[in-house]
Amino acid sequence: MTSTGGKGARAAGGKAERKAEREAQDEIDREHMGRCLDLAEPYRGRTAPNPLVGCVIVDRAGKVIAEGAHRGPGTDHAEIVALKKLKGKAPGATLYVNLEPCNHHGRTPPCAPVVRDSGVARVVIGLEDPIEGHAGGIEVLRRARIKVAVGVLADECEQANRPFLTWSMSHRPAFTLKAAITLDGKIATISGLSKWITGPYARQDVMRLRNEHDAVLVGIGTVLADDPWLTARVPDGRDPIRIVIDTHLRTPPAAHLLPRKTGPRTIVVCGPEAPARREAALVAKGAEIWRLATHRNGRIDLRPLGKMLADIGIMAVLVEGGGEIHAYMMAHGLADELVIYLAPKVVGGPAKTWVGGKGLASLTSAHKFIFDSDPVDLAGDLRITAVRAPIPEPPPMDDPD
Ligand code: AOF
Ligand code: ZN
Repeated sequence: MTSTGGKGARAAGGKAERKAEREAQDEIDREHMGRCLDLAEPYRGRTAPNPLVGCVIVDRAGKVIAEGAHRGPGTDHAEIVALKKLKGKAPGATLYVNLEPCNHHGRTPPCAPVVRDSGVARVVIGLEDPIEGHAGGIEVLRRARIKVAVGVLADECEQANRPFLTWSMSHRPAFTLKAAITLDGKIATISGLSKWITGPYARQDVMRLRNEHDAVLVGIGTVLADDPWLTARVPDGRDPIRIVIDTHLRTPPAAHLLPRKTGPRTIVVCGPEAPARREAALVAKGAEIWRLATHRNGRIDLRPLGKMLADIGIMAVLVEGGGEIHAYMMAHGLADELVIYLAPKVVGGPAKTWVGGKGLASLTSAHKFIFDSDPVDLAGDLRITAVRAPIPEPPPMDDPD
């Protein structure tokens, strides 16, 4: 049927047009927000305790006129980096930023008034700032009659800043559990050999992970078995802080991961009974010793460690095992993300798997995760990543009728 062009048809046409326009604008908004995340990404591992933030400014004609990213504490926030390129003026423009412009004096002055005074007509935000005292930017902008849209690419923005969100809302770092395993889940052969389960590409990818985390954590078993350096050997990389969980201070003073004079910081976490003479030997090699209380089973209670690490601004910790540490993190709800390197090999038998502990008897109480991206082929090995599954909502109550 062809339209006769009546009033109703015109109104319907107008509505459809407006819907199409809105959808086109939403698509443009998502594209620019994606670009904000891309601009921020290279600074992963450099910004703690600050978030990863990128900013894009687009003129009235839809052309990108400035971009910026936050590079780390004490440096300009992303919005300021971008606006400085325009000498602070962007009349009629749209500013995209993946986190609400801040409205507080921290290491740098508040951004929201600078954004407001730039003359932008519209601000598109990914996430609201989770830190109460830092938020309020949206209100500053709206009061100045600037259009504000919030929640564009919210899931992606949340995923990109998971460590910052965990740190600011739970006051502990986000923990990523990493393991290199055979197809049958083993981390070594029955004789304890683990070099090498995966090939060189997968091992190089671990260097990238270290470079992007603020700290790397291992148990004493891993130190004694492998004597790792735990450094990130990548071009332009920087080394994470190294943490060893070592109840009785058995770390050998000759261990590679001790800083000596010039190496990266190493924290050895021990129990209250660890001998003072071993402490002195490790301190002489540049280690810091943190004494923590133990559980009744004699193991260090790692829960206060999360707060202590958050206090020194650590937002992202890579846990490289062994199996007992991984089991502890699982049991205490601290396994936020998993990165598993899977080698197409089978060794069989009673060799250790990557999560130790006593194990669970029922599948309903299994620790549950969600694969958050496709496996990546690393020259024959696979990298599999997963995030902790949200706790399911309780089923709705039965209606009494
Ligand atoms: C950033 N970069 O691009 C934005 C941030 O101590 P300050 O002044 O650097 O403030 C850090 C806080 O500012 C941070 O926790 C977050 O709440 C807010 N926004 N931070 O580092 C940025 N937009
Ligand atoms: Zn700011």
